[in-house]
Amino acid sequence: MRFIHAADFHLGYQQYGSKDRFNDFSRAFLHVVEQAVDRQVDFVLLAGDLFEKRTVEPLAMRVAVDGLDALRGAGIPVVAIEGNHERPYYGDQYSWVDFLDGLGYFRLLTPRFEEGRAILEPHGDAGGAYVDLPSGVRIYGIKYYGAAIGRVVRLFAEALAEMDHGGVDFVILAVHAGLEGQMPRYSGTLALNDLAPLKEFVDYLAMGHIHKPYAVDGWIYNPGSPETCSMEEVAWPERGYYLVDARPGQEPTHRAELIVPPRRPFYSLPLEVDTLTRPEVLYAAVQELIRGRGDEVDPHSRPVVELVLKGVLSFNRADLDLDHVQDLLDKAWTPLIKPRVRNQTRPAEFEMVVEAKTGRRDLERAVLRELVGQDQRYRLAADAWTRVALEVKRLSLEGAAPEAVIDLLRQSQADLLPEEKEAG
Ligand SMILES: [Mn+2]
Repeated sequence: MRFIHAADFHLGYQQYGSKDRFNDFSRAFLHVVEQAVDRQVDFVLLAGDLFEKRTVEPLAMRVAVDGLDALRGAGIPVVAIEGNHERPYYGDQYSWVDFLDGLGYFRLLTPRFEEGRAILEPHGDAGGAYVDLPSGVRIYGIKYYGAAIGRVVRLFAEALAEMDHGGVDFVILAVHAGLEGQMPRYSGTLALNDLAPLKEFVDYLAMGHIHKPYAVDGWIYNPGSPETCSMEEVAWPERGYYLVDARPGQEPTHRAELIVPPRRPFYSLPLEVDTLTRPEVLYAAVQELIRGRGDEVDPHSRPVVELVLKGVLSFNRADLDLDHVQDLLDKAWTPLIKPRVRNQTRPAEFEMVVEAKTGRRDLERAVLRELVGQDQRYRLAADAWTRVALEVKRLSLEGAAPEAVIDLLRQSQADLLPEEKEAG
């Protein structure tokens, strides 16, 4: 017995306002559908966030229905739970995933609660908490409950212990929730302790919600997002969907293989700038990064690219031509969207010890010297450049002609930066 467990397709997401990205998300879903049909799986389990938005756009619904139709045509049952992205505005309203359940495209599962107890009923006209498939598999589902999930799982476990699992060979529970410890700064998650009471009854815990993949203790599985929903995801291990072979009665009871579907390339290039003393050196380092990635243009899969500048910039930020950096990235790969350059550099520390009796003139000189010295290019001749700066100030206050100021700067540059005579 074989099934596919996938989650977080986010159909309809027009990332970066790009139609191509909308199509990428559609393609990821249709690819998994195709795999399900080709591999003749017994069923498909969708663990939430099939859609990006609670208000599903017609084109996104069209893609969902196309995929679900193909599964129906191949006789492959689909079981689903509702994620936070597709839940209706108010608790009990009808959502677009309820709509698909109503049309019989999949069976949407979640328990009902009555007088502080979870009610686990088989799926019928009014929904339900579980479904029994002919293959001897029982699937339970719990939709997204946000911060209440700990309490919901506790009530669910109590109700589960009362259930008769006679004739059931393999039990799956699908939950749309985070798991503690998998992502930093993530609230409303389940702890392993919350899940422990379920282990006695559940062979395979099918999670969705967190886009980062994980597998815990041979029974908790989270496939992650089949497409890339944000640049952050690029740094994570490969993610996709699980193809699971269940072998009830054997040890282990199942084997889950994480399969990575084809995906548009995303490049996030970090560049430490601390030792890059001049703009030209920084541009050369960008070129080096590009070459390291293989600067071949693939017209069929133009990447999404970002460059992140990190560290302390040792020259004036105003001298860094970010448009030029963008051009370098653009020329190398013709990215799908304009490459983004994120400047996360910190300015150099500025700290001065001033003696109380320092006069205004000395103070001014000291501040200028410190500022000049922060730029690697001027640091060696900081005293001389400080004199130039004070001279420019004097000329300006005296109302000297602009040409005189320019002459002074040109001459200083020639004297102090001989190797950069051409650049000025
Ligand atoms: Mn989610």
